[in-house]
Amino acid sequence: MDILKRYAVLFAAMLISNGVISQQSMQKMEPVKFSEVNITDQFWKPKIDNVATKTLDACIYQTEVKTARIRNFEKVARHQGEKHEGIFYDDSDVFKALEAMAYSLKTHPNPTMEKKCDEWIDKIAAAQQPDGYLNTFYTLNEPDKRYSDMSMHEDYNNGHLIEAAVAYYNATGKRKLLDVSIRWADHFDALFGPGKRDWVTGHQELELALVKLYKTTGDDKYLKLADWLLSERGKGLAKGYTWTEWKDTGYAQDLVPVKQQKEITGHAVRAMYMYTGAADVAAQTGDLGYLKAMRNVWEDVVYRNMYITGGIGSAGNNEGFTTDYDLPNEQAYCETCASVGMVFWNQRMNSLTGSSEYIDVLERSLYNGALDGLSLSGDRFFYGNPLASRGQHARREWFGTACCPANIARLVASIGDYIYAKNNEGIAINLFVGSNTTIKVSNTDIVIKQETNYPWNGKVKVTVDPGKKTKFKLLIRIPGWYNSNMVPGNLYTSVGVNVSQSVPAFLLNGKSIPAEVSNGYAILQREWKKGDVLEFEFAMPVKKVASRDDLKQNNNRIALQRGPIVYCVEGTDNNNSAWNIIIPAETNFDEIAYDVSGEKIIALTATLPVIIIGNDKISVSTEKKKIIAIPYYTWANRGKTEMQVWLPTSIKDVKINY
Ligand code: FUB
Ligand code: ZN
Repeated sequence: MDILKRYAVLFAAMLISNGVISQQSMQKMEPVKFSEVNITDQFWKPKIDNVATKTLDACIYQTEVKTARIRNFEKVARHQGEKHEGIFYDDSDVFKALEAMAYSLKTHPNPTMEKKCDEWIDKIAAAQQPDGYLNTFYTLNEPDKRYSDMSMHEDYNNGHLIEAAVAYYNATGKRKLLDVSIRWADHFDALFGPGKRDWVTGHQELELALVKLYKTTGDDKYLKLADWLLSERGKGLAKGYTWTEWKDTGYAQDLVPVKQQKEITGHAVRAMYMYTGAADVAAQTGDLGYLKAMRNVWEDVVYRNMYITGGIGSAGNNEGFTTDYDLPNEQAYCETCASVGMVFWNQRMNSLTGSSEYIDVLERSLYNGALDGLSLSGDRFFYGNPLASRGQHARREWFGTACCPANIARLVASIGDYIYAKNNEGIAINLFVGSNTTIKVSNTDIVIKQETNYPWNGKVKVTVDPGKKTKFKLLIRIPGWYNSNMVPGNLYTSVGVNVSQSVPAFLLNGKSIPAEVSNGYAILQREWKKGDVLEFEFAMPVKKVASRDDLKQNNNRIALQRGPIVYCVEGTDNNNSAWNIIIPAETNFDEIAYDVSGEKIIALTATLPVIIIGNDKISVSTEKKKIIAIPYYTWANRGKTEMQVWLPTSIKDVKINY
């Protein structure tokens, strides 16, 4: 056998034996990386700047000074028998903050911050054990109990290590943290896998991280490990859980094998990270089993278990899902991390299918449920994001379990990841964000410039600049909110005002051009030339939104949405009350330029009946008052106050406390 033939046989054997790389990638679109996108947007740019200058400083201060997260690494390296301080998953917050700093360094070079990262990386590296093990909790407290309890986040923490390492390597070219993460991944891979020990992680996250490591190193053992971790679930193999709720409730999505799952269960963040990882594995391996299961689960989430804000996981006791249509407003848990996870998962689903409805959901979670997790000042956070408040909720500097701050920081810092996608045929504009980028299509660099005042205005101008005349498809997402069925599955629909067009007019260099619609995108296929200017506008009337009758909490109530932005009424703008307001079904709202703590927004206003309780606390009357509604993501930035997203349409549904 000549040498080439021998290699061919060896390669074929590999394909058959591992079963992982035996299929073709089935990704329909590849997101353009944030590092390739320059954001000029009036909405997002100040937020990215705020993360770079405020949020990350808050994360550093809390991680290093106010809490023992960094000290734990120092203690391991000192070998003095000191004990771990904090919670067993605190290492993950260090890694997530590092990841967010890495993204930020790419767009906002900052030598002081980079020095801080390097300092932390040295401490992390010094805490790694000779065999690659890395975990400050076990190393300091119970070194002989490593990997004895699958729910104790040893793998979750280091999934975040891998994500940070890949991000920092991409941002700076420095390998030290990447090498630490590779050593840990190799150590884990040597212990667990087919023919080795079983492992049913108690908190999924490592799967998606391993796919990132595979893409960075090219070593497919990490992809196989990710696939194997997914395949371990739902077989009753979980061992040593300290959390009893685990086994019987689907808390960690371990009731049924992943490829057989049809319903969403359990902890929301665990679910989002797992499905993101499954989508990542499927994208590489072409495994349709994951996609089929995820479509069913996705429908269960979006059709029956998602708030209008795109928030998910209504219950605090399991930080997750309960029964269908159980979406209480004041008690809504809606962890910030879960909305961040929705952004991750929906992007992956869009890449796999090429369908824009996933971006509709992504956009809803991004502009509402996730963004609400970050204060306008950039240094206060929400862990839970309720849709109603009696004034008891306040943004906080930090949390005991502090997963959310760095999670929203890393999302905002890398927001450029979600704007554009590409394939061999063309370019998709998924989010309308002022930005420019260069994307290669048919071997030609295409410069794309987007100018817009979205989300306050639906006008978008796209300048297309190919190096030479090039034929390709430009796909423009037609946002789900543009039509009356606001979300896939019609859990929420707009009532009253309707935009009858399903596609806006597209003007190329001032002249109307036809657009074919497929998968929720307007497809503009033509030979593009230097300086082509495409303009379109998504009309943004104020939409009154009703939910399905099954969603009892919202019966006889409406919410307000304009463009992708969900609104709420907050006491601060409305005589300190938000629970006494009625919105009769026929109400029309005006739009006004408004300022919430320096954030220039469009507020909605109308003169509405407001309930007045008499001094006797018995008599009730109504008065007409000018009411102002503000974007949900801006609430609770001016102190504690009442708030409601869903407002009653008649007096009988007002739930006022007096
Ligand atoms: O367990 C680690 C993180 O803490 C989870 O992702 C969050 O939901 C919080 O429980
Ligand atoms: Zn969180």
